[in-house]
Amino acid sequence: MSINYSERIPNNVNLSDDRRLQRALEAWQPGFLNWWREMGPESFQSCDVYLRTATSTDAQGWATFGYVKMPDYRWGIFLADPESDRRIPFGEHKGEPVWNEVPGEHRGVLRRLIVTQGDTEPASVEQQRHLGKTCPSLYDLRNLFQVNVEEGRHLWAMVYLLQSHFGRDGREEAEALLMRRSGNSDTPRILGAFNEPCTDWLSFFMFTFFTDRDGKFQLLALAESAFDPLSRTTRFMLTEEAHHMFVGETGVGRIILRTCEAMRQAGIDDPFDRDRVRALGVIDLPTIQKKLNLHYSLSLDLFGSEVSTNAANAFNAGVKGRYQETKIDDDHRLAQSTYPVLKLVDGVIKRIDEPALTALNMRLRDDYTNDCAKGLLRWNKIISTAGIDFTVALPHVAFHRQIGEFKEVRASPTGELIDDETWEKRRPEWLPSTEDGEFIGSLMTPVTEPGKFAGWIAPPKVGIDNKPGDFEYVRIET
Ligand code: BYC
Repeated sequence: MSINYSERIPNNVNLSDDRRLQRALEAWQPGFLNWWREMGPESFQSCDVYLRTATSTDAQGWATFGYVKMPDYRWGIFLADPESDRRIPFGEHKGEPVWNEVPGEHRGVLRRLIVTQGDTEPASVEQQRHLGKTCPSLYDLRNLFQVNVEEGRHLWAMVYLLQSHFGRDGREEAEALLMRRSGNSDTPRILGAFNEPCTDWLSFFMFTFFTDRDGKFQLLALAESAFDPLSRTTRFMLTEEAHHMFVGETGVGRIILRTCEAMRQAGIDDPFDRDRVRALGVIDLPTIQKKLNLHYSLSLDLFGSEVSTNAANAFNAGVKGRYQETKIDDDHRLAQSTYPVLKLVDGVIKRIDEPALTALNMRLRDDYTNDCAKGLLRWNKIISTAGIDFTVALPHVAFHRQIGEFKEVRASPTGELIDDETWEKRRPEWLPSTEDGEFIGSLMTPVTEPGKFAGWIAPPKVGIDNKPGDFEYVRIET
């Protein structure tokens, strides 16, 4: 489906035929642009950035590259093509035709999920807004901005749903999405991880690896929805999301590679010889592990409680499915089945069979963990190829949790339950300390000469859109 760029708001939803919606979106647009100017990337707004823009939603047209100034980015509304005769794949309405309008009885659940999804998009842009001024290269700067403009577009995607299907409530929610602020104590963003600061580029890459991957799994679950506009919207968002995780995985991989190379060149074998490794101007592997522990545990919280009636209700209603729902071989109603859940029983972590319906958050989280583990295998390959005796690992799900079964207890990264005193004493071994932050901060000096990279990160294997190594991805001087 091609996108109509002749309108103020590019779209493939025939906006020109729906005057009411067009008016609502056009009324929202100036507020969005104000928000972007105030809370979007600091500086660089007048620079030409080599960005991809969707011109159609098919495989060929969704990534058209060219120089764009960020405030001129063509944010718009793009839905994946409809599937003919699509049927509800799960829940109590299974087998019925999908909905193009919101049924009254499911309105509250749907609105809550769409608002929560929508809230994360501007939140992440706010979290990352200062990173541009410490970029390790123009290549990375461009990737940051690509991620940022697409999160902006994902906000548009949710606002479209709110304004076209939820009347006055939807318009109010759309306004509120521009009012909350990441990390603000009076008007915080809805979910915990989106109020955490993103202070440096290692955090950015960990965030795009772990937190954007939560986005992938939540969007995949929403893509199964009986509410077809939500399904089609999220399916198109997922094509964009893949690049965000690529940025994260390759970003961390390039940092690990550079550390390993520098250690080899200096003849350092012991990855725990922290001061000597840091003196080389690279990030030691144990500190990378600590950042991983932080971002993984924050992202696990985004799946909600392991046992959740919200999740069961959303599934029954046909509103939010499972990862790859249509490929699962079961009754897709889950009335009788169980799912193993890690729980705290009499002070011991045990695997307990729970009704599968209430365990849906746990199941999605398990799918997410398996996907994360694949990325770690690739990072560990970089380390072992360099001949260094170290592996990065996902911490135990009970480690450093603020939501769900383990929020009241302290656990080590290997899942042993510990007391507060041990936690306080050992915390600096497991999570980034102030000193670690200061060291990483000391490396964050900008490199903006085409083809050059900061000393703590290796260059990428290939350029964006197959551009050569010295390509000027961002024209800083304009
Ligand atoms: N922080 O039954 P519970 C992305 C609340 S990321 C604060 O345990 P439920 C992206 C919960 O809201 C993907 N509060 O869990 C990535 C509920 O409150 P109410 C974003 C939390 O409801 C990078 C209460 O606790 N999309 O796209 O089954 C860059 C009990 O909830 C948290 C979605 O999340 C938390 N971590 O599931 C840019 C999809 N966790 O309602 C973008 C839509 C739970 O009782 N959201 N609570 O006041 C959902 O599916 C669900 O809302 C959740 C929670 C999975 C988040």
